[in-house]
Amino acid sequence: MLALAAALAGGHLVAAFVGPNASPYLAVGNSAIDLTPAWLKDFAVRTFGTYDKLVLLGGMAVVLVLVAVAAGLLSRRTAWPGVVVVVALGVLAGFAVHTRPDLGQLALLAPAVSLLTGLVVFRWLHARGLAVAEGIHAASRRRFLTGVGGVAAGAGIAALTGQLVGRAKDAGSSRRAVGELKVARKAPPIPADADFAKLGTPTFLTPNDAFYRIDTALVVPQVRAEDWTLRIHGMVERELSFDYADIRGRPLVERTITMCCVSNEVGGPYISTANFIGVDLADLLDEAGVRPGAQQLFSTSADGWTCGTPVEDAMDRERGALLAIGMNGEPLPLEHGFPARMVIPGLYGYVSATKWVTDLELTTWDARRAYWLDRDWAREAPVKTQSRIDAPKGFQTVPPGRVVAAGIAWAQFTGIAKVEVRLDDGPWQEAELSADVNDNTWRMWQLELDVRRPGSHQLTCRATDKSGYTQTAERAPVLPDGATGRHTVTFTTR
Ligand SMILES: Nc1nc2c(c(=O)[nH]1)N[C@H]1C(S)=C(S)[C@@H](COP(=O)(O)O)O[C@H]1N2
Ligand SMILES: [Mo]
Repeated sequence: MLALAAALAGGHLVAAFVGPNASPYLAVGNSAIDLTPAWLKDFAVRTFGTYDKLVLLGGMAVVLVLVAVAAGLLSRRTAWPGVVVVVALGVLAGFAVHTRPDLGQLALLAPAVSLLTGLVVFRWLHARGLAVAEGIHAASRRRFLTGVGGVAAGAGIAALTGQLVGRAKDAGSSRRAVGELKVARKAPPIPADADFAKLGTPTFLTPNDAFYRIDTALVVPQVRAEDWTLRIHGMVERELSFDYADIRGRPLVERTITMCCVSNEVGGPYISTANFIGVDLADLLDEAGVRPGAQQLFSTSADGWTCGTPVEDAMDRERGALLAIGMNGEPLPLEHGFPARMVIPGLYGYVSATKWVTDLELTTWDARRAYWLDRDWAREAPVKTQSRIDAPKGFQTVPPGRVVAAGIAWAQFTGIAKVEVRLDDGPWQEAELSADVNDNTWRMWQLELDVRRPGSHQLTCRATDKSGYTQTAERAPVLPDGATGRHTVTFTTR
């Protein structure tokens, strides 16, 4: 176990210099994420929500400890079972690093150092351990114990140093140096009656640190503004490249947009709203000159994640797709894509919202397949008209009489026209809607109910969008293009 810890620590330290994701533990974790079958990933997200990454890292730790203990027990007489395990794990880590899309050849140094450290430490400790078992010298026990202590301390120091060096090289200082973004066209102020937060709905704008976060990155990609470029190429008249100063120097617009995730179950939490600051994606694409026949805007992030968006949606000026560099008055937070990301109203995030975006390729659907497309998710995924009950909470107990129900509804790019609520088997009653901010954002609703009968009650809601479509009651799972069905909450009056 100690040899393995030393190996991981050594690799982690080297990774701080050649790329944090080259740390063997993280590289294997990231590869595991990419190789996980869709059903298992679904299950993980459903069960652990955004703690899924923590669960993965913890699970890997448990497996490693078990493997190490087994290897140690098998190595009581000779060292070779342990050596085989160290080499196998080292090769596995090397393979993981080699196949990560965001890591170069130099990154292989990290697993190489891990393998070497593991071998040397294991042979060394093993020899000392054998001496104890054979009881040749009385001093051998003490020598073994000092060896154990030394390795443990060394591993701890290496891991900690790796952590500190890695932190010092993060993009946080670059983000802090950006300063204030000058916005040429601000979003209209949000009216005070745009949410019913007092009744239990979210606030209209989601604070940055409460904005939902979904991505495949175990460690937040660290891209400094001064190192960032965005390349536009493929089926264009002229290839273009922009750096951060180019983008922030253009007239910046601010738009209030609600984003949501295709993995959001009916009633789920993966939806948030922000004032995004950036430039029209259509402007950049027009400058490059999109050639006829381009169907897909294929975007790639600094960590190798990819996303395919229909060109017509990215170019639609009415929809207002952004290359965003700011969020709620600040530069994008690191977790939300600093220095730049895409935000396209009305499409689920996995087909529109590439964070840490560095490359835009105009291409066809046949030529390129995006990350989630290869994992059974749909090619096109417009947001489905949906609504959610936030109050009363499921299984809450409230006094009988006046009960105020409240929640949210969304149909980005279409807009919400109506929300209706039904108590038990009663008639559908129209709820009061909050101020209409714009068609690309959520809308809150509230309704006062008279709940006389003590006992268990069921509340259901349904939204109708501005096209006249009422959300279906038919249940569909999140895979392949977003859940449908009506949110129902059971509560008790007593
Ligand atoms: N680079 C990168 N961008 C990404 C993703 C990702 O995994 N990697 N996930 C997408 C998905 S599925 C969603 S729902 C949104 C979430 O954006 P947020 O984390 O800022 O809320 O980002 C999108 N952009
Ligand atoms: Mo998502």
